[in-house]
Amino acid sequence: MDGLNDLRGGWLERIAEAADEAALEELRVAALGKKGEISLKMRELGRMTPEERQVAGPALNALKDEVNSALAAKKAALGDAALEARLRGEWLDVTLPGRHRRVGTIHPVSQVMEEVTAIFADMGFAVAEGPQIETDWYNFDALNIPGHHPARAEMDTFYTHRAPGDNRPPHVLRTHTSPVQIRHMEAHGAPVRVIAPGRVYRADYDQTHTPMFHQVEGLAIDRDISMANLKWVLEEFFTAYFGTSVKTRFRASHFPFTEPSAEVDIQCSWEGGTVKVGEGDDWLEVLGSGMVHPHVLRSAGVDPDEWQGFAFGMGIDRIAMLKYGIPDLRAFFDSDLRWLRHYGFAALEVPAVHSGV
Ligand code: 2NL
Repeated sequence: MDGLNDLRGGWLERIAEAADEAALEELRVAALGKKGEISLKMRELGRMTPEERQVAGPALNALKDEVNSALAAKKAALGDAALEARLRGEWLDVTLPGRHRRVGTIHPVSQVMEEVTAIFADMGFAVAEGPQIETDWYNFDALNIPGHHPARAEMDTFYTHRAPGDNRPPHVLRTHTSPVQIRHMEAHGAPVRVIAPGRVYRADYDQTHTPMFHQVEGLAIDRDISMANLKWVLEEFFTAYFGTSVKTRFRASHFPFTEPSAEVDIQCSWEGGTVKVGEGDDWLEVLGSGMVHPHVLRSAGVDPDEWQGFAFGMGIDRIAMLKYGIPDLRAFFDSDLRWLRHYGFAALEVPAVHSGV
C-alpha cells in the first residue's frame, strides 16, 4: 500500500498542472478510465487475501474519490478562468456614442411631383399612369402629330430596335405623358379630370436639356369647359405651388393636339442673377396648353360634338429649379451624394396644401 501515496501525489500534481479541459480529460481517462492506472489497481483487489483487501479496498476507493473531486474542482477552476479571460477581452463601453448612420433624402423631383399632385388633387384631379415605352399611335398619331412633324424625327425621339427581318413598327420612349391621357380617355370616356406626371424622353442633351426629364400634363374634359377654366386652374396651381399669388400671361401658340393653343408665362423678377417668381415685370415661359383638338378626342373615343376641354403640359424639373433655387439641370441626374444631401428633402415631410406645400 506504500505505492498508493506516490500514486496519489502524482495524479493530484498532474491534475493541478493541467492547462485546459482537454488535458484534464486525458488525465481522467489515464487514471480512472477502463485501463486507467487506478482502475487497474482496483482490479488487483480480487487477487488479494481478505485481510489485505480489507485494508486496500477502502484506501483505493478513497483515492478514486479524491482524484475524482480533484478533477471536478480543476474543471470548475478552468471554466472560471476561461470566463474571466473572456470577460476581460470582450468588455463593452456602454457610454460610447452610437455609430451614426446617414439616412437618404427625397430627390427634389420626387418632392415636387408630390407637391404638384397634392395641389391638383385638391382641385379634383386624379393621377393617371401609363407605360414609358409607347407605340407610334399613342405617342404621335392619336395626338394629331403628322408623320412629317419634326417631333417625330429620329433626332428627337428614341426608337426601340427590332431584330433584322422584323418589320413591325418600332416602339418609342414616350416624348410626353399625353399618351397616358389618351389611354385614360379610351378606358374611361368623358368626363375627365386627370393629371399625368412622369418620366419622358427626348434625344437632346445640353445646358437646359437632359435626354430623360419629368413632365406633368393635365386634362379636363366636360360639356362646357373653356380656356377660362384653364386660366383659373393654372393660376390657382402656381399660387399654391410658389406660396404667393402669381400672375400668368397667355400667348397664342401652336400645338398639333390643341386648338386654340397658348404658351403660358408666369410673372417674375431678375435681381442679382436670380429669378423670383410672383413679383416684378418679367415673364418666364413654363408651360404649353390649349383646348384639346377634336381629332385627338375622336382618336381617344370621345365624341367632340358632345365633349370639349383643356389640356396642358409642363416640365417638373424646371419648376423644381425655380422653387428651390437649383441652378444646374444636369446635376439632377448625376446621383452625386453631396448634391442630394444639399438639395434633398427629409423623408416624412409630406406635402399638403393645408401645411403650405
Ligand atoms: C409643352 C406643351 C402640351 C398638351 C401638352 C395634351 C394632351 C392631350 C390632348 C391635348 Cl391628351 N393636349 N397635352 C397640350 C398642350 C401643350 O405641352 O410645351 N409642354 C412642356
